[in-house]
Amino acid sequence: MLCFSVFHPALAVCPLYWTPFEDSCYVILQDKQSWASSMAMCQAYGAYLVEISSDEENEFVRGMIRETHSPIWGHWLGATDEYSESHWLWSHSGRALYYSNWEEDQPDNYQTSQHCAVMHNNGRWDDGECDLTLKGICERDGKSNTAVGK
Ligand SMILES: [Ca+2]
Ligand SMILES: [Ca+2]
Repeated sequence: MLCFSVFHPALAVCPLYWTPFEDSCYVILQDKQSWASSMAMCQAYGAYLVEISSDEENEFVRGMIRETHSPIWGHWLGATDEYSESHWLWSHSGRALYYSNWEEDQPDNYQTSQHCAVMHNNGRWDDGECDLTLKGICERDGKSNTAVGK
């Protein structure tokens, strides 16, 4: 007997509750936590706080946030300048932000204490204090077979 499977080369294969976009999978964490705790929680899922590299990906993530109808101030992204002020990096890959979507006049490093990136509900980015308790957005490779909780 022949077995057929539908193959979508452009779309990730994701675990339950994760949403595919291009070749990655995404989920919004249920619990509000600091940036570092959110990153650790993503890593426990074999993922990392989301790294956004295009308008299309930014719109996708904004859409995920919109679906939660969450009134919170922002959701954690994977970018930080805590290692070197105003040098923003994606923490997981270590790459500089060649794409960004900051709010006007952001990042402002308010009171010299804002070093972690958030996305507001409108899709624009802001820097916030890393110990704020917010929901993180995790991203993982949709092609790898890495087990959840690797
Ligand atoms: Ca900063
Ligand atoms: Ca700010």
